[in-house]
Amino acid sequence: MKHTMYHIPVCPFSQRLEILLTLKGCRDQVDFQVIDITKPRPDWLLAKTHGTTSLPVMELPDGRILKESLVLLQYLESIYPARPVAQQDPYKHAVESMMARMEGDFCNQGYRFVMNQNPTRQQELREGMLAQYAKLNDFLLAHSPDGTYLFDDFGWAETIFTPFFMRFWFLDYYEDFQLPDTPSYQRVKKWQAACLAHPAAQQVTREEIVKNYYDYAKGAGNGTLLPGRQKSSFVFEPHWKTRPWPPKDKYNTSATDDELGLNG
Ligand SMILES: N[C@@H](CCC(=O)N[C@@H](CS)C(=O)NCC(=O)O)C(=O)O
Repeated sequence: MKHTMYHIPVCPFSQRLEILLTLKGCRDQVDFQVIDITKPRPDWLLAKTHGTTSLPVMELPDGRILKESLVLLQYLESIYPARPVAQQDPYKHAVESMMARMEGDFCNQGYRFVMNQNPTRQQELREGMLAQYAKLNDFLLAHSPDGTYLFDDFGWAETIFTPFFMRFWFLDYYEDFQLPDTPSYQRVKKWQAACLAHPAAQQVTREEIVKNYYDYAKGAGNGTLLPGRQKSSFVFEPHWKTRPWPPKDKYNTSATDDELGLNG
């Protein structure tokens, strides 16, 4: 019997697990079951999670349940030890764990920025996002000044951050946010570029992110419906590939279901 992962296909937290399993060469060992975020969670799933709706959730072959992507990463690392992704040296693992502790503030700032609907807050949010990248830059300069990754190869910290570098394509598209070409961001830019290009991290594309996250850019998260809309940008049908690119100007335009290609 396999482990089962209940997940939302475009969810960054689930992508962490897919990256880890791919790096370990055991992506096929876990059965990924897709859940539609735009629909209420089915009762059978709520029974397993004791009522919580957040995904990913993993079911062990004997029915026990684990949640939280960082916990699941550690669990998968332990049960598939053959190709370790985390550093084995205690000091090095502590260093990558310190970097991992920076993920929460980094993710939250990006989501606050994309969901903001008030143009007068744009500058402050942009600066807050830059400050987060500057912290990562400083950390890399302290622990890996001349490298590409934190250590020799794409590893634990890269597995945790890369899904968010990908989600933040929505900041480039909807907020015209890019890292400036100044020394303060040079090291993190090099890291980010290598993370984005890594073959184990290609589960999603920029197009998929930009189209699916349109509703976030309009202030509605987690598959909730915006006023005047019947369909979420996270619906499975019509497939995102068949839909047009959404309008970039989130502050002055509210696209309809038709304009987003959600009616097929
Ligand atoms: N801290 C959790 C966060 C998971 C999370 O926020 N998942 C989102 C999808 S990207 C979700 O399930 N949202 C819907 C909900 O909470 O009902 C983790 O690391 O696993």
